Amino acid sequence: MVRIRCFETRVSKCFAKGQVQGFVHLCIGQEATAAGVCANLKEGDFISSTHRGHGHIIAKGADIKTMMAELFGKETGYCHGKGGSMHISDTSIGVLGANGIVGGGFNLAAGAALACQMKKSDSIVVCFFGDGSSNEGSWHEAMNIASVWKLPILFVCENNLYGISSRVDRSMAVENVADRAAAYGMEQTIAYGNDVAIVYETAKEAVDYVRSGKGPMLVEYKTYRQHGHFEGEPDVYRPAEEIKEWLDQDPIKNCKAFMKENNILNEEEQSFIDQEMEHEIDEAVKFAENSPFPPVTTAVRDVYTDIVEEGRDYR
Ligand SMILES: Cc1ncc(C[n+]2csc(CCOP(=O)(O)OP(=O)(O)O)c2C)c(N)n1
Repeated sequence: MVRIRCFETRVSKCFAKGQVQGFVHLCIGQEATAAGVCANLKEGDFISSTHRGHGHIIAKGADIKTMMAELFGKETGYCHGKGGSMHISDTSIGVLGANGIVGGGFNLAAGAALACQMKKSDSIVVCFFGDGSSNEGSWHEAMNIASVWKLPILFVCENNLYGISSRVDRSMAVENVADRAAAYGMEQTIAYGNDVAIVYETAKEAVDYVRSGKGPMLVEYKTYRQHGHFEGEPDVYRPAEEIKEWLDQDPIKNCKAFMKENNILNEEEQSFIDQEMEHEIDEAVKFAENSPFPPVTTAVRDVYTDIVEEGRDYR
């Protein structure tokens, strides 16, 4: 959680300085869901992510330097600097990709889960999504086919109460995203998403269920983003008391207090972790700053499918 927080806090600063290009959506405040769920995954498992994906991708083990370079638009980044924040993927560690298309990850996740099933492996797919995206047709298609075919997918909803500026009750007629799972005959559970221990335990049960071959499951975590929808957004639609209420429920602050009270990790040990992470992020920023931009001659490489025909090379 601290690694994710340090990464994103620095990204926010670098964005303000103009070093990070394109849209950036941060998950500051939502780290417990990414960390608590991914701590239950093993090598061979997959995740699909969203436009707010840094946390999921870091929690699944992505390389921080390569991520930072991508956000800086540099050649050493995950997409050679051409994708930015919303297109980071790393199939070598099972990250099927962040996604600029809301709802774009659902059917990729279903496809990967079908592959796991056909290979008779015990790997599973975790499909992270926001409350707003459950209004997309692709969500319902994936929920349906996952249930009918008993695919090994865990749908993880991070319900942060808003889809851009629309509160959930303006876009859904039911109270919870999880209520919709019943229509697909899917097991579901709802939990508090800002306590990493609760997330870990509920995700463990859900991951075990899915891995045992019983079919898909949905877990909905209630959480909150501390920043605006994207960096630079005015964020004028959320009541000040609501923001304050959730700032008091900061998952990292509260986890640290719990650990101190219960003699699990004292202040000194906690600040050691903070310093280690800051150092790691310093190194990542240095790497990104010192990396070259992709040369103009590669402008369309890795953007379109490589086509070589009749002597014309569009790469
Ligand atoms: C297909 C599509 N429609 C609309 C958008 C614009 N858009 C970007 S994020 C977003 C809201 C998503 O809300 P939610 O799924 O709850 O995720 P959150 O941003 O709250 O994490 C929308 C509508 C988009 N990127 N793609």
